[in-house]
Amino acid sequence: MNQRPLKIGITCYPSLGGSGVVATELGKLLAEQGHQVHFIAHSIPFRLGSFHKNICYHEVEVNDYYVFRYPPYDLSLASKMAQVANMQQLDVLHVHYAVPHAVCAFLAKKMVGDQLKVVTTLHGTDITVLAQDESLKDLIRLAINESDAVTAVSQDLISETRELLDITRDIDLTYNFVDPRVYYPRDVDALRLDYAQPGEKILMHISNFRPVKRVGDVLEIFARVNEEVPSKLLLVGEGPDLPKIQCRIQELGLNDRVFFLGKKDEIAHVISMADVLLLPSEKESFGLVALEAMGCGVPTVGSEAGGIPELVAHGETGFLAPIGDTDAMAEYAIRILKDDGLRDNLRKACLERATTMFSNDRIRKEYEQIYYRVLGQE
Ligand code: GMT
Repeated sequence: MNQRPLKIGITCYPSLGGSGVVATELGKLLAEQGHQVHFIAHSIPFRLGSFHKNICYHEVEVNDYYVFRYPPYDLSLASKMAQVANMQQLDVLHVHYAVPHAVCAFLAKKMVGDQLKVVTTLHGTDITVLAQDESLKDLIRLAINESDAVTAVSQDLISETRELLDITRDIDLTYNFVDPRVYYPRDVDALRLDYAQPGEKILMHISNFRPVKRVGDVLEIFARVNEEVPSKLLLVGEGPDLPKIQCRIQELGLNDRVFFLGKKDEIAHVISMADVLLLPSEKESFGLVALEAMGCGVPTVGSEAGGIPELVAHGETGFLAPIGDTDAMAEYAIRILKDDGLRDNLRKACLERATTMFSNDRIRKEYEQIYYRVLGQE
């Protein structure tokens, strides 16, 4: 790195899905490069792990003063951001999610002064869900327009942001990434035997089981696949649709073929067991899990929703069909599972694509360039 190391504050949802993972992994990568990274959040980011040189964590404590009906987390966060920025002389505050984080960063910048640069990364639900709410639209637009730079994790999300919020400013396309030191095909032959007999295939779905993930479609696809290819379905994660899914599995008579693994930390080991990942989402600005699978050499069969087609190269690293077309998705999965040659080609293409287009070094450099740009130090 030729330019000077930076002091970077990062705020994310520390316990939430892909955006929290990306923010935390980015922080770790930046710290490895010699930048000083300060996480500012209500709890320690779940992927942070143990001690890291150059990383500090600053906990936001919410003031529960008795006049407050609802303790104001957002105001406490904004004050903490300003405090850390002043104390640590932060150059950049990188916030993941417009609401509330970019709004809090806007307030912090007002307190600290214009030398603090704010970079906002849009991850999806902040736009696809919250920006539909008329009462929040102006606030989200303000947070986006007032940021020094805005990035989004897919071209599709950029277009949606422009359309829904009438935004004309530049938005940088910065894809999510995986670390090839973590996401590579693991040797899981023994582990596989805990779930599938030799000769049986494994299909997998990983999500937070929210309605947008269409986990019902996962079951329809699996039921159809299982008629032709002896297989097992591994469901990883937890969420509101889980009880409904359990009932549906009973109705379909698939009890002995579906396993619930719950939330898992060592996800590369888990994904490596799969022959195919199923991702039939209704909405998906990017689909980080499909990239994690790609890194482990596992192809995705899924929907064409949102940014998924930018990530999964149809016919090369997986197959995509229109949202809800479970017949087509099942046919694609059957094709992959029955054809060893195809599976091998897909696997090679997955590894190649994950380590080039979505490599951690490449994306980390893109973010660094954005930081230096907003600081006028290109
Ligand atoms: O998908 C979710 O429900 C979780 C959400 C999150 O905040 O992590 O995911 C969003 O951000 C991820 C990381 O950029 C993307 O991979 C997901 O596609 C995106 N989810 C949606 O757009 C629904």
